[in-house]
Amino acid sequence: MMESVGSLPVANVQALAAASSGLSEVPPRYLRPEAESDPVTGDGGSLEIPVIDMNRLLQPQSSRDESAKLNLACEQWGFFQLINHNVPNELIGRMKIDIEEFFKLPLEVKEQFAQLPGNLEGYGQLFVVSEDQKLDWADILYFNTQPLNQRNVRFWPTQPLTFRATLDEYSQELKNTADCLLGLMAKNLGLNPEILTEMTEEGIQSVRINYYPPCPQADKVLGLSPHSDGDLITLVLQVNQVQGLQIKKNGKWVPVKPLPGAFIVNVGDIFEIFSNGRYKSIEHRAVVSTGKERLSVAAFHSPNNGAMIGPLPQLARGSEVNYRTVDHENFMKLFFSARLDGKSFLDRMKL
Ligand SMILES: O=C(O)CCC(=O)C(=O)O
Repeated sequence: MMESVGSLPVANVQALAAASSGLSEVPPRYLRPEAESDPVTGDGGSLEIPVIDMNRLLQPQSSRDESAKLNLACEQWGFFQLINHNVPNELIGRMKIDIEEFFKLPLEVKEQFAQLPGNLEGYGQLFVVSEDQKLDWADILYFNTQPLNQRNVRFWPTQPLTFRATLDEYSQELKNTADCLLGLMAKNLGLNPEILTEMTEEGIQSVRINYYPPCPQADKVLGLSPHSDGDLITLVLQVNQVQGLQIKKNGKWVPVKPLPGAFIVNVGDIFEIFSNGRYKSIEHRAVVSTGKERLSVAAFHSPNNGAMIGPLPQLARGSEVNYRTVDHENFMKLFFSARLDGKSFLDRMKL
């Protein structure tokens, strides 16, 4: 799928950061005036994203109340932290170790898994479509992980030795969790859950591992440009203690403080379109730190390859249809063909 879409090659940021550790300035292509000028909220406790307890969602005696909380979180925030999610802690621990070990490898070893021209998977960067575009202060690993026939393990690291097996297990666990959440979200919208189940039976999952090196001008660069995700639902794992994810709320950036062991979950553009705008995909970005690298893992969940992406008739009935309908393959091609720019991609899908 999407053979013709790629991202232009860019410098390796981890190597750049290591080379520039004695310097005070980074190359101009990484300088982003908006990183400093955009307002960020302070420590206001009232601005913490909702916490949803998966155990409570699944227990008959608490599921109604917790589902109502989930509905509010999707309507008012588009983001929540998921606790008690049943993904084994020891698996999460192994995933974190394998990722950290990969990024410690020499550049030439990591580059054995580099992206190839016209292809999105592997070690490199995404969404670079012009030579004068500003760049993110990060390197990434990106793979198609589900269904199995979409995998191209040629790009999956073989070092550390456990990497592939751990990613395989992690991918399966996260797909189960995402499917379960999607079913509950569909139910909250009054949708027959089977409609979504059918559309995600062979649902596409991709995993993006972000490595944000420390930066001498951390307040002047961005690790990840503002964007919303081109999927149904994303589950993000914070790998180490360094925070950096921020979400846009009432025109300001709100820093997310991940709870230990929680996944940060967000509604994606495809869910916004399916729900005809009732659940919003929220703009988010990542900032970096001066002293220490930051790592995160985002698992994106989308419908089957052949699915049509447009407002679901059951949810748009009786009201204006707010978005165009396109097939999933073209939707993804369009998504990966432009630089990340807030919600501009979704705006192009609006009628
Ligand atoms: O680094 C993070 O916390 C955000 C990750 C993310 O939003 C992404 O990979 O799309």
